[in-house]
Amino acid sequence: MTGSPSSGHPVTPLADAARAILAANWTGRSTVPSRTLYPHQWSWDAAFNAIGWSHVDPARAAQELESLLGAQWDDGRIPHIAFHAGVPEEAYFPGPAFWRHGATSGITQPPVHPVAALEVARRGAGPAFLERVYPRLAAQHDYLARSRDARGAGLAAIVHPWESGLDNAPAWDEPLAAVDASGVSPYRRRDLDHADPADRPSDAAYDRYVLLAERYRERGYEDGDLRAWSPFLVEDPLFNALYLAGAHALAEIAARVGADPAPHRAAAERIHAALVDRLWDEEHGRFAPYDLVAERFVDRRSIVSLAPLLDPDLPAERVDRLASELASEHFWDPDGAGVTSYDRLAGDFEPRRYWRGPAWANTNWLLARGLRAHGRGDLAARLDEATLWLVERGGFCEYFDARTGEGHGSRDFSWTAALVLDILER
Ligand code: 9WN
Repeated sequence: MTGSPSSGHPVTPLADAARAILAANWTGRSTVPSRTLYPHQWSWDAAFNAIGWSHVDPARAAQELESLLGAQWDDGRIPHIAFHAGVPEEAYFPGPAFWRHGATSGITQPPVHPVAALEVARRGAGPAFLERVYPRLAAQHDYLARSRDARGAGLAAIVHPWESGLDNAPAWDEPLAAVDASGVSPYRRRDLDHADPADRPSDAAYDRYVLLAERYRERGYEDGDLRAWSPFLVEDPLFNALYLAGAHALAEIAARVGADPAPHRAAAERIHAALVDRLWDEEHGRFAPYDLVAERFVDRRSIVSLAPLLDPDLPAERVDRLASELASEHFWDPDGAGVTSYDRLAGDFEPRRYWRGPAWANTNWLLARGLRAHGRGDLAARLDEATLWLVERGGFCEYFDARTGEGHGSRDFSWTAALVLDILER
């Protein structure tokens, strides 16, 4: 497992530590994001973790994704959590007893999996792997197109902040504030058993998270006419940029397995057109989440606005704008490192609280990937270096204070290790 000069893998202490964290978080079938805070398998984490594993053990990388796909619903949705049997209910809230859908949750997460599957295949998982996962990954996209396209324009809407992956982002404050949480059933948070309350969401936010999940559960997780029932309904630029990147990846996978790439190319064109037209807030000159309940853009300078860099067909003028915004003082501390998850200059910027300011390895990695595809390797390299700088100072934490590198959230966090490995291998 450990790298050696003859294996061709990096032998830096950082790479060794990253491999050791993945190995320690491996359960035999998949990787827990964290042994303490997140003791099950999470959807988009699995994609990042598979990319990390692809550098260490391609068979495990394939198994990671295929374990997750084993939890896929008949309607094609990939649940945001696949619960592990044998982990006590009290280990994580909301657990399987809350969701009441066997061993899975009922909401989804950003569809980054086709991108991960291609990365895994490139590093030797073999053509049979792609043949196995292709129909399932295509089904995930079909689900989003069929059930989450609330405006009928090609975008996928989210019904819960947890579906964004950036759960506690200030971008969701206004849509969440409009949700009446007075009817929420009693519950007990478990995250505070393992993490500092100053790093985690507030109780008011949790009440709304729980209430939204309960409402969806009461409907049997039927999407139906989303605009008629969902108290939270947002089109998120990050979710949709990954949906688009996934459509491109699916076209490539289809071509490799002898299926027809044309439907995926058509889907990509449609998502691209809708992203560029519908999620561009002309008034502020930026991409923004669209709140389908309030019928307006969310007016927050948040990292999700930079994610359309992942669109390979983004017009050059918009690439330039996003790249300048990313490198501006709103997101980049000249004395620190990495892109902050929220505007550093905003009055409610919080440098250490979950998604409300800290830098994260996965958002650095995604933005670097987008920049590289647009020929901005210079800025991408700065982001990669920033991630390494943060990990060298703060350890393999879940997130970091971008000014100091101090680590927060969970320690020995899998996607931080996985993406550091990907950076070092490159
Ligand atoms: C809820 C596992 C997950 C990540 C999310 C991150 C956090 C969960 C939580 O942890 O969310 O899904 O309990 O806070 O926000 O992006 O997938 O690492």
